[in-house]
Amino acid sequence: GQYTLFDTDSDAPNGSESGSTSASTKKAHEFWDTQPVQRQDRKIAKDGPIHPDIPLEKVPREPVTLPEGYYWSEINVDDEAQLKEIHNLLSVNYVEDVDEMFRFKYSADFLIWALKSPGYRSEWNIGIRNTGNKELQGFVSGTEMDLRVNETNRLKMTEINFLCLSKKLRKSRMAPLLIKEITRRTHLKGIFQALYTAGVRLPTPFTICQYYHRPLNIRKLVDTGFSKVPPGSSLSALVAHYDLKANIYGEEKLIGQLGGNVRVRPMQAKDVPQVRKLLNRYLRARSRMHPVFDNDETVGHWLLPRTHTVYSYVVEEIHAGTNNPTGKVLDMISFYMLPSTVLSDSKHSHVNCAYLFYYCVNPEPVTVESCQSHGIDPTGLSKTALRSRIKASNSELVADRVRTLMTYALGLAKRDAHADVFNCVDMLDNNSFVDQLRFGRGDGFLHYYFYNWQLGSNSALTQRDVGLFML
Ligand code: MYA
Repeated sequence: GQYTLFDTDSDAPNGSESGSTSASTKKAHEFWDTQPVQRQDRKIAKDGPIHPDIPLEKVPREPVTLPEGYYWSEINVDDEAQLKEIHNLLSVNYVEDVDEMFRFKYSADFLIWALKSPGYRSEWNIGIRNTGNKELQGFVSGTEMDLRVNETNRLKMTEINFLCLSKKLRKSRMAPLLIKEITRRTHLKGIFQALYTAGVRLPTPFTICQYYHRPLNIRKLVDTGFSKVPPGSSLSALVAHYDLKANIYGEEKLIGQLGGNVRVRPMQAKDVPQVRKLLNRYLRARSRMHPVFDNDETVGHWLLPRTHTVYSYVVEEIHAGTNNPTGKVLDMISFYMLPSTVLSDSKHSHVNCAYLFYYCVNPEPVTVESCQSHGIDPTGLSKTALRSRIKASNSELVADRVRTLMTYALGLAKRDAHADVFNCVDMLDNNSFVDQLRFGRGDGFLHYYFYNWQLGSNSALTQRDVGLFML
């Protein structure tokens, strides 16, 4: 992840990220230059691995050597005491903004959710301890996932997250050791690709997303320094600008926008099979890099609501004129809660941040038969022209529906999770709502990386091709 603040004054993206030849991308990387990652200066004909799979007998049996005074320690997240150790390490040492005003504060329940997904491997929760007092001083985790990249490639990958070193151990080249060790342990399981995101620019992101923030409690955001009142504006003007009343109380209108005969409610276990199908279909239709959910258990794990951690809602169909569900689920939207500790002197100890998580929409599609009712006159149009008009119209329907769902989600995040701000990046269909729903650009970027996978020059991925949400 990346820490990002919402500066209501900044309108333009941070210039350093916009040019592909900025100085930062040319600097030497003692570690990363030795790793199988995409090179910016090398054109590749088609997608593929950088090195071939490594036969098991060639994978080192012995862990990477640590400096004197430290040892590897597998962290058993089923043991509450050990989970607490990760929690403590991250609470004090994890990602901060550049001005050190805020730090991500993953709750213990969040870590259980993040680290104990179905099939998780304890040996991929890797700690570094100090020989003297056995204190946990470093950590990294891996989770196996099934990814589709550019339509044709289905890849088993390890998603790497929670790389962290105690502040005492910084700048002593320990991070490369954690990375090499999780690489070795991934190779031992016959997986040779990985995916990770970071706020820092390394060689070489396949796409760079920008953060967006939608204030829900602007007073608190200003109080804590998360947001600033732009010159020429005032706090009361901002309060009015970000007022949600229209969204929260406009339920009927929102239902109308969803086509009527529906209701929105928290997702339940019985919805999982339908949501899995809808989500897989939506991600495949709308993105070129996304997970494939091939079992209900995984979908249930990631999406069934957990108080203070993950909130998911479905739109379900109801019989006309009643409140009785037909049993059909149409759409789903979710967000997770990741508070931040306020490090500066403030009356608030935390900012409560909601982050957009998986969603899928399923509007009634426009067809050749129904195109006239959507304002498309087929007379005189060639087959191809008609097809492309219908496609554009379907895209618009998706965008409208995502915006409607997101409007709901803002109100729900405030009402159910007491969120102070709703965050997302400009991936997937998120551009369809950020402006209208008054999200503002943050000062941070999220860089997406592959390990041992490169993309051909003609199959680069843009932000909107990204369908994978990170925690
Ligand atoms: S992103 C979240 C990262 N965590 C934080 O930001 C928490 C706060 N910071 C820290 O704890 C430390 O600053 C960390 C670096 C531990 C990040 N990703 O030990 P060093 C490179 C990758 O002296 P430190 C997340 O969790 C840096 O460019 N590399 O540095 C995803 C330099 O290499 P080079 C990073 O600051 C993690 C080297 O480390 C990152 O003391 C994905 C310096 O080492 C970073 N975020 O510690 C990991 N930050 O000289 C990759 C610095 O070449 C996974 N560096 O520039 C790769 C796939 C592995 C599996 C493969 C399987 C097939």
